[in-house]
Amino acid sequence: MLDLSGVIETKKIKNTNETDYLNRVIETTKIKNAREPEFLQAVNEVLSTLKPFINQHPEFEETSLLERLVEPERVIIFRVPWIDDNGKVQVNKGYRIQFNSAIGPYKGGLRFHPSVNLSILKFLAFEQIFKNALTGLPIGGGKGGSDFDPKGKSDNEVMRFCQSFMTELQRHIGEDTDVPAGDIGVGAREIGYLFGQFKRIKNTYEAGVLTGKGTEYGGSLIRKEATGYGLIYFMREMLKVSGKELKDKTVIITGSGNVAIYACQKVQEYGANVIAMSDSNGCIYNRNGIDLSTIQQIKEVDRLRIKEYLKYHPNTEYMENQNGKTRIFEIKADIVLPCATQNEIDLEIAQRLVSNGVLAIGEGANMPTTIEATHYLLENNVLFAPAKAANAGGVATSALEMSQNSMRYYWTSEEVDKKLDAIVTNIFEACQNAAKEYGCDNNYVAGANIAGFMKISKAMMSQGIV
Ligand code: NDP
Ligand code: 2IT
Repeated sequence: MLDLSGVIETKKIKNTNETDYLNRVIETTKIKNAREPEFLQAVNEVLSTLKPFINQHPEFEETSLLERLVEPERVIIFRVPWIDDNGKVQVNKGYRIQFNSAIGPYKGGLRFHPSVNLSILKFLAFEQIFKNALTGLPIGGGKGGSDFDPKGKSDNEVMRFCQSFMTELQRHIGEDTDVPAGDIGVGAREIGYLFGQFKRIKNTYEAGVLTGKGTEYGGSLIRKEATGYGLIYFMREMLKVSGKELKDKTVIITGSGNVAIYACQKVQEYGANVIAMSDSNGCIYNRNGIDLSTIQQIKEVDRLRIKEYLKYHPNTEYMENQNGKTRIFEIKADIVLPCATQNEIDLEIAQRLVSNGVLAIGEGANMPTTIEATHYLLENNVLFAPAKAANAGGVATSALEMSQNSMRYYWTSEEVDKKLDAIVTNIFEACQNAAKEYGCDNNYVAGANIAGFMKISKAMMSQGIV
């Protein structure tokens, strides 16, 4: 049968009678990417906050700036065949979204998780454009990954997968082109295997092609800790403006991976009490505080379920997920740090958090809060640190890793941490100033989007129609 879907879609776009430029772009993006709900959510979230800025710049419409901004420069999808320990051939999908290179080489992590698809990676790459702009460092926006599930795989299987993935990816990346790093399911082990294969194929020691490397072969000190630490530095600044501090606050953290662990470490250093953490099966809860070294042993070394925590600390409560949903938000706390994955906090959870008297939310994960939930939290005066700004410390330190690789020199932990703190503090101030200037005081969501967009739009306008 003749496929008329393209014709029908074009017709629909022509019939969109929305006159306002911003809304028209949102509508056409919806039609053109109808099967990509996460991507549409991310676009909507950003564009809907830009009105006060866009209205002052008619040249954006004249040059179709927004239409160009929501279309990736390049999307690469490839086959990743590999052989498992039983000798069976497995096939996964591999992706790299090269979204925007206006201010630097594409930069963003790789996610290995069975849920990975085009919509999720496009949302992550789109968010990354603004996040990377906020860091003030020369990095564009990208993201990639695979529906490969590292859970339950042997080290050899993970290595064979990474080698096959890189065999294709290597032709699309480079220290001045596109620089991947880690994200969910991709940590030091995976980056090591990916780097080894890249170096083998290229026969060149191009250290800056990947970040999050081991510190023995080009990795930056503090990169592993940077996302979690940066989140807490941002929270510290946000609380300070309201005359509050982290000390003695109760905290719940979702996830128990890279971001969650180092957010926990830093917030404990500031004297807060982390009472609950989770993984994709359940959560642990102890009013007297969580012992982070046990979490690190279970997650970083043994790669086991968080439930194992009870073997070491039997007085802790374990709550298994119910109907596939975490129960961690039933726990009352001053500060909530979602550090697992997207859309963890929906409207119903936001309502529960508000009625439990939550003071502040800091998004360690990317887009962990739905748009409805974000609005509700802001309306109810919850201090809200948006992902783009609050978790930007990770990619900022990746950019510092690239700088060190270019210089062929290393900074000490103290030096990198100091730079990280200064970058995150600057980001907070940029969000605060943009929010103030465009009439949405204390709304750091709008502040982050406007501050990021100001920089990207300026760079894109300077470079002509590309
Ligand atoms: P990890 O793979 O190290 O940890 C992910 C954690 O989230 C695990 O505890 C995982 O549990 C849990 N989780 C719960 N539900 C899900 C789900 N549905 N899908 C995936 N994970 C789930 O990842 P990171 O800590 O690196 O990343 C966490 C979040 O932070 C992501 O949103 C990522 O995009 C974001 N981020 C990461 C940065 C980085 O530098 N790594 C930088 C900025 C943002 P389980 O072990 O059971 O799978
Ligand atoms: O979402 C993110 O910012 C990351 N996963 C880190 C990206 C990077 O290039 O360090």
